Amino acid sequence: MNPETMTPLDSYLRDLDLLLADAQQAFNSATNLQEVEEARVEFLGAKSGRFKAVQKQLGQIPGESKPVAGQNLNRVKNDIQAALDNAKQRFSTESFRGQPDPTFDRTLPGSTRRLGRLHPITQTINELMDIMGRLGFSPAFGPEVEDERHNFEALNIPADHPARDPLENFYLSVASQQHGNTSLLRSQTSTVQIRVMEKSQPPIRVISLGRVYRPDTADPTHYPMFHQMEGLMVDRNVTLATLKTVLKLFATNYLGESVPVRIRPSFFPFTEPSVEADYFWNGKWTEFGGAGIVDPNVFKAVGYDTEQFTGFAFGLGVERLCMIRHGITDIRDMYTNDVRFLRQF
Ligand code: FA5
Repeated sequence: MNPETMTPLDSYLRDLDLLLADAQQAFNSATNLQEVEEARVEFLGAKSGRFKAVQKQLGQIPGESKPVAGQNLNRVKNDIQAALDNAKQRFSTESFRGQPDPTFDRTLPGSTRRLGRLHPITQTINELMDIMGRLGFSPAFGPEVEDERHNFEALNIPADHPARDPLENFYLSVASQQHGNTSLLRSQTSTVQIRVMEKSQPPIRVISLGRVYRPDTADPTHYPMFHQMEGLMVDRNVTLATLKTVLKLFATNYLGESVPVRIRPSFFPFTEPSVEADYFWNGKWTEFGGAGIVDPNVFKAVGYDTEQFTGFAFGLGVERLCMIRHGITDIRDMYTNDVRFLRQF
């Protein structure tokens, strides 16, 4: 176009085109973020940027040409901004994906992603349910916040029994107020025996695994919250021999070899006779837990005919079983959630 015949609008549009071409050239040829920033200041700088200078010239454009000039000014501004964004994007971390990273050392050992796994107690509970399921015992459940009937009375533990002492239990004042009777965190899973017998008639073969609470001081073999596995079988002609057979089958399945089992006289208010059961493993006798033949008073509390039915019950410590199996020497390790410990299982 002949400069002499150019209108002010023509010359303005030419300046805009030149500005855009220079800006695109500068942003496209930048080789790092520093150069992109320098180009940004040169072209879009708020005070002395070249765009600002061309923008100021808009005032000299005659009124009728102003709309066209203004539209083109906006178009050029958007195009310069797009060139800037493009250049920034080229140097962002994102855009390096898929390209060789000069800092990557392929001779370094790789890092593996660790998979989560179930807590050893959960693994043990699943395994115990599985073994007892194969022996014909179905799972049963009961609440952890219990009343005195299920934790004591129906289990033949009278009001003046030392096992009901506040120092031996976690009584709950708020829950007691809400329920209108004394509530406590169950101290044994034997509560579930009562809940099952209240709802169903013999024959019964159930297993209940869950948390129990006692104000015991934590030491290598005690914890104030732990898990028990309760077993209950009620039928005609259930005897101590049936109990011993089931415990032996259980121990043999759990420990993976034929395990001798012995029973010693003991006392529990809800079984008569009561025993402590031990199994012989790794060269020594180890206690399983308590067991016995269900006391007739317990059957009376749930309305069972004591002439027709007999039953056995047992309560084993899940943590102790898990410890013996995995060679864990301190129960507290299972509850500190140190991943270095948990990763071993
Ligand atoms: C009872 O709790 C009875 N209910 C068991 C029972 C059930 C007897 C049915 C007869 C018929 P005992 O208090 O002994 O019994 O606890 C049973 C097992 O729980 C113990 O052998 C032990 O393995 C485990 N145990 C007891 N206290 C703790 C504790 N503080 N921390 C971890 N394990 C414990």
